Amino acid sequence: MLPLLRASPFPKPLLRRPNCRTFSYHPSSSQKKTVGGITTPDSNLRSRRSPRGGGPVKIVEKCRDLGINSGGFYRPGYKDGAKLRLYMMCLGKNWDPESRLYEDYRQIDGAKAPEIPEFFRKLVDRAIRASHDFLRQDYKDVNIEDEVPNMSPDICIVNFYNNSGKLGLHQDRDESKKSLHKGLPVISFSLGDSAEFLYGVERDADNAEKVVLESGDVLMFGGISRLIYHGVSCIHPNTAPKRLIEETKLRPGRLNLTFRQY
Ligand SMILES: O=C(O)CCC(=O)C(=O)O
Repeated sequence: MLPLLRASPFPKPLLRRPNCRTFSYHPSSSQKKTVGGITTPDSNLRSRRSPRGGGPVKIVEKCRDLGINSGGFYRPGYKDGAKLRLYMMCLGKNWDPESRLYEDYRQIDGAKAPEIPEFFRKLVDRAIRASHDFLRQDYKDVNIEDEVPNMSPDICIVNFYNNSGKLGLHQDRDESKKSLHKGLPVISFSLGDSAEFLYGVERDADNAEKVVLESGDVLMFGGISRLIYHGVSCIHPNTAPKRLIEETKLRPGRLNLTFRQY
């Protein structure tokens, strides 16, 4: 257990202990490292049995199909005219950055949020199981259900960042009180170019921890880390796997899917 966080800004029981465990796991490089606060287990996103099978290609293609249809990608903004530095599409329920509410129909054009594809849900399920296996193996003293509680996503926010995309430090706290109190995890899939992901217990980019999320990484923050501040400080251009680009023609940038249970 790493005593990373000295003081907790979060109300109990959302952060029950004044410290926080996080680690990342990259079996592809046989390297395990402890980074503090968040879990990035291996996902099934990096391996594909057949060229057009599951995994990253299928996710990118599905996001593209959904993204060009009703309820698809748009550039979200605020009433004062400021825009987020990304394109967004919500599945399951629409999240509005101005009101911070989840709604069936989005404000900008009245479009209904498309359903979350079943195979996305299966990938989330597999990622949770992979994180449990990892915890069981390497962190024998922890209660797995406290660390990464099981969840069934009914919201998926899909963001596309071009090379100048970014997202300021924020907390994901617009889900139901029940979901937040249970610490149901936010589960994030990264595809395409790598990104610098910042996180910390305070909204302080200068002192935030940093981890580079590569294509195929799954990152989770649940349990005591559920309300961690997080954001994307920059995209690393031309870092996407060549094969993914060739097979999907994904434009330069990064696709990120975050799953939550309302
Ligand atoms: O793109 C990412 O990795 C983070 C996305 C995020 O923070 C969010 O959708 O709330």
